[in-house]
Amino acid sequence: MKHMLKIVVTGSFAAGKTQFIRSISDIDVVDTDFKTTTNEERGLKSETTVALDFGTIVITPSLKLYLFGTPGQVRFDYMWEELATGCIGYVVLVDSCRPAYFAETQHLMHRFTEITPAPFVVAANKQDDPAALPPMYVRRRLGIPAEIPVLPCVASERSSVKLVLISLLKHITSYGATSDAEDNVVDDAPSSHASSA
Ligand SMILES: Nc1nc2c(ncn2[C@@H]2O[C@H](COP(=O)(O)OP(=O)(O)OP(=O)(O)O)[C@@H](O)[C@H]2O)c(=O)[nH]1
Ligand SMILES: [Mg+2]
Repeated sequence: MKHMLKIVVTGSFAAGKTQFIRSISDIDVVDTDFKTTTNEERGLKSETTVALDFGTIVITPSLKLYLFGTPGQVRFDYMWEELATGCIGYVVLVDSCRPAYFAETQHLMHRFTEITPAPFVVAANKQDDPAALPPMYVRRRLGIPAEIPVLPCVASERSSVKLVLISLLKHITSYGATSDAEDNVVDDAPSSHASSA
């Protein structure tokens, strides 16, 4: 294995981050979900991520992604900086069925651009749900600029998650941010395999 790259999966409460990493990971996912506490949270789901999700996926024989999922709730946002350190790019997951959370997503995206210069894509999740807004609407409602990809996503389907990750890798390559990205590549191979860039 030549390169291990760190990717962060973020997004607001219940956007599907834990599901996204569970669907794709080659290893048993490490998660830190605990019972939800407030009535509002309990109404939506019984467990929430308080620290992180962690999974890995081998993309090519020489490329392995380390996936770190953030907690969605703002009260755990001190973890975001920690998790974003050294990432080459990130995915912002959006619950396409719940526009009520779009303002929170905008806040989160703003915070992330302050935390890290790494490029990102937006994944309009839960596209299997009839109530889901199509990616184009999600883009418009969140005010995402044209140069940032907004992709359809079903986090429970491995093939869909893989497409999002590949789109992110393509976006990173085309972004011209390879200098940032390469700074964050961890080489675990001997120097004879080191990239010449
Ligand atoms: N229909 C549908 N439901 C989904 C999808 N992805 C996630 N869900 C559901 O959405 C809910 C939240 O998913 P999680 O993966 O726990 O969300 P999270 O972003 O990790 O949530 P927090 O860690 O609490 O912020 C769960 O009930 C999932 O089953 C999807 O693609 N389609
Ligand atoms: Mg979670």
